[in-house]
Amino acid sequence: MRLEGHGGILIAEVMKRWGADHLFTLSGGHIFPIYDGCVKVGGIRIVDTRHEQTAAFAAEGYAKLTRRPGFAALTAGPGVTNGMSALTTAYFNGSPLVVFGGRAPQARWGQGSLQEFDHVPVVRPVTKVATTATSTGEISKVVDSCVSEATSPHRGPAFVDFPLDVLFVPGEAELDDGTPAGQQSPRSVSGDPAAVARLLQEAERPVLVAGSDVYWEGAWDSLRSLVEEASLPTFLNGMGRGCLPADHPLCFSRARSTALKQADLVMVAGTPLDFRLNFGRFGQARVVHLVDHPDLVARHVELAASAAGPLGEVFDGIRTSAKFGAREEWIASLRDDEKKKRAKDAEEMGSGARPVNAARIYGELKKRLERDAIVICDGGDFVSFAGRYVDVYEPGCWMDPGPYGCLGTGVGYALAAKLLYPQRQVVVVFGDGAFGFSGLDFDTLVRFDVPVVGVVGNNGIWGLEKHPMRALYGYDVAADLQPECRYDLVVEALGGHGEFVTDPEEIGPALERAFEAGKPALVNVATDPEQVYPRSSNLA
Ligand SMILES: Cc1ncc(C[n+]2csc(CCOP(=O)(O)OP(=O)(O)O)c2C)c(N)n1
Ligand SMILES: [Mg+2]
Repeated sequence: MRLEGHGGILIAEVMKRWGADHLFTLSGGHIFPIYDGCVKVGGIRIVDTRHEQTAAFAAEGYAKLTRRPGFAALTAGPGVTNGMSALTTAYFNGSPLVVFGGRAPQARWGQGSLQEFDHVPVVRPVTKVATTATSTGEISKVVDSCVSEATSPHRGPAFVDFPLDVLFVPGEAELDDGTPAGQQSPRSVSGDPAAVARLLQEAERPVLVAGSDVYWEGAWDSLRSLVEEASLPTFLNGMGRGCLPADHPLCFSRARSTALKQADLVMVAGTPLDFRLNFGRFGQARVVHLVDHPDLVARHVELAASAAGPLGEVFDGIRTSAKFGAREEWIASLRDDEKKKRAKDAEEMGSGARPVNAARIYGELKKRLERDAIVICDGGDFVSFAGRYVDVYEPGCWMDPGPYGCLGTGVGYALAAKLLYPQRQVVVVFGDGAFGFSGLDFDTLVRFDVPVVGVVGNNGIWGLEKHPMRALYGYDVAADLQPECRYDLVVEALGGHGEFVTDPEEIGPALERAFEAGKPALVNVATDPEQVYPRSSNLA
């Protein structure tokens, strides 16, 4: 197809070709033509935030929820550097985030133009591709290939910046016809699914851990068929949560430590063998790694077998390569453990303790969450409790920051979620510390009429730092926040609905008012600063 116009028109045309309907941004003169392109080409909503980190996290959140590219435009220099944490987060999460940067004019490079800074070497280590479009005529091809790279497995962010004197001037270009995804190179399965099937057939106590790439690959149906056919107890992490519904008879969560201790075979699919999985060491168990790209097969662990490629095909290949037994005893023992732990959880979630026990907040939330609610986590200890207490039933309903563990994803992710799904509940759980990173972007939620519900577990401290520091040093420093700070009033001042709660009995009614407020709401609950999340994972 033939394209004509200034650089921004050429960019918007390529975005449309990839199905884009949102661009997240914060204004800056260097990127005006991109806005003009979106306006003139039509069909792309420009969503402007109060901080580039929110814009870039929103674009990453958009990608996470749609499994399509998410787009952000950041102005030259500080606009781009404010997006660094989101780019890095997307790199760790394998999210197809595409960031467009403004850039000082190339004809004057070296003379000291405003915000003259070469972003490319800075973002290169955290992107799949980072480049500068050096002529107007090449813009379409450069953008198209960036999006293609970002969306081909293993997915990840792409960055391209546009010098002022390239972006503002007219140009023309020719792009291949056809669907862009159809132009990506075909994939095949490598490794040995049949060997995995044999190990699974021989195993008495196998366990499957399935993570985010199962979701990115859209492989949940094949996952479920394999799990059912092989009677395979399954645990989910990251965006894998919901790929098997939490109430499926083979889906477990609280029995995880027991299962990983007793298993004779641990199959890990679509997630790295990192600190969240004890670096792939599971006692005597044999370990299998299934990934979406051969480069991701773990090298730091002795694997009994592995397979790489389209995860749906990998699962189908394993399922059809052998016949599997029923493993009734193993499943029953795990179910027993799961039930015992859940009974204890239920007690905690009904706690009437004052100050409020964080578990009680989840107890009240759980009663009011619909099956397709999107739950977003941004914080320390308070959101670790969410991982324990919130059940996920459908793919794409759970958004944590992922292994980069960056505070401040909350409002950006929520903005994208509620713009995409205005009819669904979108809930962000924040630590009070975390809230400070993106809280002022409740203004953006108000301006775009995006009624998400935020819940702050307000312990008045950086809990996940204060308690470990005390344990290590016997004292702590730089770990206190204002006790009972009224973040709800901040949200009210920005035009939203606020609730402040200190009485556990008031949490439920406050949540209900927040869901019914019809505007962005924050339920700010004062919680017990002495409560520590019982943590076992190795961060080193
Ligand atoms: C951008 C960023 N800065 C600092 C940290 C280190 N960090 C991890 S958890 C945490 C404390 C979070 O406190 P809060 O959000 O109040 O949650 P709490 O643990 O108190 O429940 C900090 C500072 C981080 N992960 N990301
Ligand atoms: Mg806190």
